[in-house]
Amino acid sequence: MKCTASGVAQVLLIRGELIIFIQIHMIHRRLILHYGDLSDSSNLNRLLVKIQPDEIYHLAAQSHVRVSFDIPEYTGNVTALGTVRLLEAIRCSGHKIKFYQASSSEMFGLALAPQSEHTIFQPQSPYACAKVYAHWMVRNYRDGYGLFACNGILFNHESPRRGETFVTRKITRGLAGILAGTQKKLYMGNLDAKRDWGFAPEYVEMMWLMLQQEKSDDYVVGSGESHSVREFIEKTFSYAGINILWRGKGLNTKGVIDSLSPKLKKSTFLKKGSAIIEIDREYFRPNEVDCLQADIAKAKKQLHWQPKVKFDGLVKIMVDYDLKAVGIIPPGEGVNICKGKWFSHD
Ligand code: G4F
Repeated sequence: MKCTASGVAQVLLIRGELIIFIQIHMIHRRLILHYGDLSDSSNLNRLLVKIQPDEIYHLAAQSHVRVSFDIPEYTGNVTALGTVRLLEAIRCSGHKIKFYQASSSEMFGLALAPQSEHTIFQPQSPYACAKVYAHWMVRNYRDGYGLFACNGILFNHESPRRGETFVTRKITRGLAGILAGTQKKLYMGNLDAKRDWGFAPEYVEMMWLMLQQEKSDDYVVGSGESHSVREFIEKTFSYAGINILWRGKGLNTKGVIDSLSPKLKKSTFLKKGSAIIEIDREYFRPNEVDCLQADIAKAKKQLHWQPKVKFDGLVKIMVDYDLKAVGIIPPGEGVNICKGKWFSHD
């Protein structure tokens, strides 16, 4: 996260539904944490009066799409109404606070790809419905009360810090477990869903950029590429030396080992022909979003923003990290992409 040169920045971080206000004092290099919760408006009001932040990055939510079908009411309370509680707290605080809202590409739902700022939302989950509500409330507070408030419509943003139940991290950690011999198989849901996966640190730069403009506005943020879950699996495993062959259809689909790199051929538990990917209906959703792909023309033109890390690089960054985490020396191309930037794989 970049901070304003004036020396003091206020940043809002998420951990699930719990929000943590962070004050960064650049001069003394001090980081101050304040606890808060999106379901508790009196606490939010108090915090804003106490901290008087310049900027708020509102990333907190019940953000798991599959889980939102199990807890739709809670998702609405935190993800939709939690945003209104924050907007109201800002409005009533009387301070000039710039606001960033983490809107989501899930809001597009069934809308045809590529999706832009002009695409009409067709949400397909309680999570997406909650995000649409929050998105429109941000626009209402901007238009009605003159709040400096931006919606960043982010497509899937991944990194080694991604939660372990989201598909990319589940796959890269699954690979690491299979190579380390602690996991035999990876059980997956819909392999044919397509997503626009980008590298999260680059998207954080874009969030910051939005709040540094003269006028607040809404922007789509993505890589512009779309790939299936199946492709993510193939790339992840082949980067580490396992070529996958798909057999069967639907719930009977299996990913079997087609070939192994010379180094992996010595492994006692990896054998050509054995199934390491299987399907579990548990991971399917009542409604699915089939294809997401960002049209980032506006971000390119107005903010001169364009992501450098593409699908291939993202997979390598995540695989290197998860292999290292289980004590396996990674191929290293992902480590090199990150060297001196964003974060270290150590
Ligand atoms: O990784 P996912 O769970 O992410 P999803 O649903 O696209 O949402 C993420 O990105 C959104 C857009 O930026 C955020 F708003 C949201 O908060 C979250 O961060 O699933 C991606 C795709 C889905 O189509 C899912 O059905 O992968 C498919 N999938 C197939 N097998 C699986 C699995 N997803 C998960 N989590 N686990 C599986 O085993």
